[in-house]
Amino acid sequence: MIGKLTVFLTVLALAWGISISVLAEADDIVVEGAWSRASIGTSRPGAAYLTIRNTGPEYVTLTGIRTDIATRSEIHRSSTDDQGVTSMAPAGEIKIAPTDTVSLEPGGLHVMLMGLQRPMTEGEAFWLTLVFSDGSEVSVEVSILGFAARGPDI
Ligand SMILES: [Cu+2]
Repeated sequence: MIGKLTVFLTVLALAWGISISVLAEADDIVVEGAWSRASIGTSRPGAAYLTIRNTGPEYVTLTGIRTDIATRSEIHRSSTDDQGVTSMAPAGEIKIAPTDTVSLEPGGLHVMLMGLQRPMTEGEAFWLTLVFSDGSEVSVEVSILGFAARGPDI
Protein backbone atom coordinates (compact mmCIF):
# COMPACT_ATOMS: atom_id res chain seq x y z
CA MET A 1 0.00 0.00 0.00
CA ILE A 2 2.75 2.40 0.97
CA GLY A 3 4.63 1.36 -2.16
CA LYS A 4 1.66 2.27 -4.30
CA LEU A 5 1.29 5.61 -2.60
CA THR A 6 4.97 6.37 -3.18
CA VAL A 7 4.63 5.56 -6.86
CA PHE A 8 1.54 7.74 -7.06
CA LEU A 9 3.33 10.66 -5.40
CA THR A 10 6.37 10.22 -7.65
CA VAL A 11 4.17 10.30 -10.74
CA LEU A 12 2.48 13.41 -9.37
CA ALA A 13 5.84 15.05 -8.78
CA LEU A 14 7.00 14.17 -12.29
CA ALA A 15 3.82 15.55 -13.82
CA TRP A 16 4.26 18.74 -11.81
CA GLY A 17 7.88 19.03 -12.86
CA ILE A 18 6.97 18.59 -16.49
CA SER A 19 4.17 21.12 -16.33
CA ILE A 20 6.64 23.66 -14.89
CA SER A 21 9.26 23.01 -17.55
CA VAL A 22 6.88 23.45 -20.50
CA LEU A 23 5.83 26.90 -19.32
CA ALA A 24 6.91 29.03 -22.26
CA GLU A 25 8.17 32.59 -22.05
CA ALA A 26 5.26 33.66 -24.22
CA ASP A 27 2.75 32.55 -21.58
CA ASP A 28 3.76 35.52 -19.48
CA ILE A 29 3.74 38.07 -22.29
CA VAL A 30 0.98 40.59 -22.98
CA VAL A 31 1.33 42.63 -26.16
CA GLU A 32 -0.90 45.69 -26.41
CA GLY A 33 -1.61 48.74 -28.53
CA ALA A 34 0.09 47.57 -31.72
CA TRP A 35 -0.07 50.20 -34.46
CA SER A 36 1.76 51.56 -37.45
CA ARG A 37 1.45 54.40 -39.93
CA ALA A 38 0.11 54.19 -43.44
CA SER A 39 2.87 54.13 -46.06
CA ILE A 40 3.14 55.84 -49.41
CA GLY A 41 3.76 52.85 -51.63
CA THR A 42 6.37 50.29 -50.66
CA SER A 43 9.69 51.97 -51.45
CA ARG A 44 10.41 53.15 -47.93
CA PRO A 45 10.47 50.94 -44.82
CA GLY A 46 7.57 51.01 -42.42
CA ALA A 47 7.63 50.93 -38.65
CA ALA A 48 5.41 49.30 -36.06
CA TYR A 49 4.94 50.20 -32.41
CA LEU A 50 3.57 48.23 -29.48
CA THR A 51 3.88 47.59 -25.78
CA ILE A 52 5.22 44.34 -24.32
CA ARG A 53 4.35 43.49 -20.73
CA ASN A 54 6.08 40.67 -18.85
CA THR A 55 3.54 39.43 -16.29
CA GLY A 56 5.68 36.48 -15.19
CA PRO A 57 8.32 35.91 -12.50
CA GLU A 58 11.24 35.42 -14.92
CA TYR A 59 13.10 37.57 -17.42
CA VAL A 60 11.92 37.14 -21.00
CA THR A 61 13.97 37.99 -24.07
CA LEU A 62 12.54 39.14 -27.37
CA THR A 63 14.89 37.85 -30.06
CA GLY A 64 13.10 38.52 -33.32
CA ILE A 65 10.06 39.54 -35.33
CA ARG A 66 8.27 37.79 -38.15
CA THR A 67 5.67 39.21 -40.51
CA ASP A 68 4.53 38.63 -44.06
CA ILE A 69 4.17 42.35 -44.80
CA ALA A 70 7.95 42.83 -45.07
CA THR A 71 10.82 40.70 -46.33
CA ARG A 72 12.93 41.72 -43.35
CA SER A 73 11.91 42.98 -39.93
CA GLU A 74 14.22 44.09 -37.14
CA ILE A 75 13.94 45.77 -33.79
CA HIS A 76 15.62 49.17 -34.02
CA ARG A 77 16.39 51.86 -31.53
CA SER A 78 16.27 55.53 -32.53
CA SER A 79 18.37 58.01 -30.64
CA THR A 80 19.18 61.69 -30.92
CA ASP A 81 22.72 62.91 -30.20
CA ASP A 82 23.61 66.26 -28.58
CA GLN A 83 23.81 67.81 -32.09
CA GLY A 84 20.15 66.96 -32.52
CA VAL A 85 20.90 64.35 -35.17
CA THR A 86 18.59 61.37 -35.04
CA SER A 87 19.78 57.96 -36.13
CA MET A 88 18.78 54.38 -35.59
CA ALA A 89 20.47 51.02 -35.26
CA PRO A 90 19.45 47.41 -34.65
CA ALA A 91 18.64 47.06 -30.97
CA GLY A 92 19.54 43.38 -30.70
CA GLU A 93 17.71 41.30 -28.13
CA ILE A 94 15.27 43.02 -25.81
CA LYS A 95 15.38 41.70 -22.25
CA ILE A 96 12.28 42.39 -20.18
CA ALA A 97 12.42 42.08 -16.39
CA PRO A 98 9.63 40.43 -14.39
CA THR A 99 6.56 42.73 -14.17
CA ASP A 100 8.30 45.22 -16.47
CA THR A 101 6.87 46.84 -19.60
CA VAL A 102 8.81 47.81 -22.70
CA SER A 103 7.27 50.32 -25.09
CA LEU A 104 8.14 50.49 -28.75
CA GLU A 105 7.16 54.02 -29.71
CA PRO A 106 8.15 56.80 -32.13
CA GLY A 107 11.59 58.19 -31.27
CA GLY A 108 12.68 55.04 -29.43
CA LEU A 109 12.43 51.33 -29.98
CA HIS A 110 10.45 50.24 -33.02
CA VAL A 111 9.92 47.34 -35.36
CA MET A 112 11.47 48.27 -38.71
CA LEU A 113 9.68 46.70 -41.66
CA MET A 114 12.03 46.55 -44.64
CA GLY A 115 10.99 45.44 -48.09
CA LEU A 116 7.26 46.08 -47.79
CA GLN A 117 5.31 43.51 -49.74
CA ARG A 118 2.28 45.76 -50.10
CA PRO A 119 1.42 49.34 -49.20
CA MET A 120 0.32 49.87 -45.62
CA THR A 121 -3.17 51.27 -46.03
CA GLU A 122 -4.95 53.26 -43.33
CA GLY A 123 -7.77 51.25 -41.76
CA GLU A 124 -6.21 47.92 -42.60
CA ALA A 125 -4.14 45.68 -40.35
CA PHE A 126 -1.40 43.09 -40.57
CA TRP A 127 0.03 40.38 -38.32
CA LEU A 128 3.31 40.54 -36.51
CA THR A 129 4.82 37.62 -34.61
CA LEU A 130 7.19 38.25 -31.72
CA VAL A 131 9.73 35.46 -31.18
CA PHE A 132 11.25 34.87 -27.74
CA SER A 133 14.53 33.23 -26.74
CA ASP A 134 12.91 29.89 -25.88
CA GLY A 135 11.34 29.76 -29.34
CA SER A 136 7.85 30.65 -28.13
CA GLU A 137 5.88 33.19 -30.12
CA VAL A 138 3.17 35.79 -29.64
CA SER A 139 1.22 37.10 -32.64
CA VAL A 140 -0.54 40.45 -32.65
CA GLU A 141 -2.65 42.31 -35.15
CA VAL A 142 -1.19 45.72 -35.98
CA SER A 143 -3.67 48.48 -36.87
CA ILE A 144 -2.58 50.81 -39.65
CA LEU A 145 -3.38 54.40 -38.70
CA GLY A 146 -3.05 57.60 -40.75
CA PHE A 147 0.21 59.03 -42.17
CA ALA A 148 0.59 61.50 -39.33
CA ALA A 149 -0.60 59.31 -36.47
CA ARG A 150 1.40 59.45 -33.27
CA GLY A 151 -0.26 56.58 -31.49
CA PRO A 152 -3.51 54.64 -31.17
CA ASP A 153 -5.00 57.18 -28.75
CA ILE A 154 -4.05 60.39 -30.59
CU1 LIG B 1 14.36 51.67 -37.80
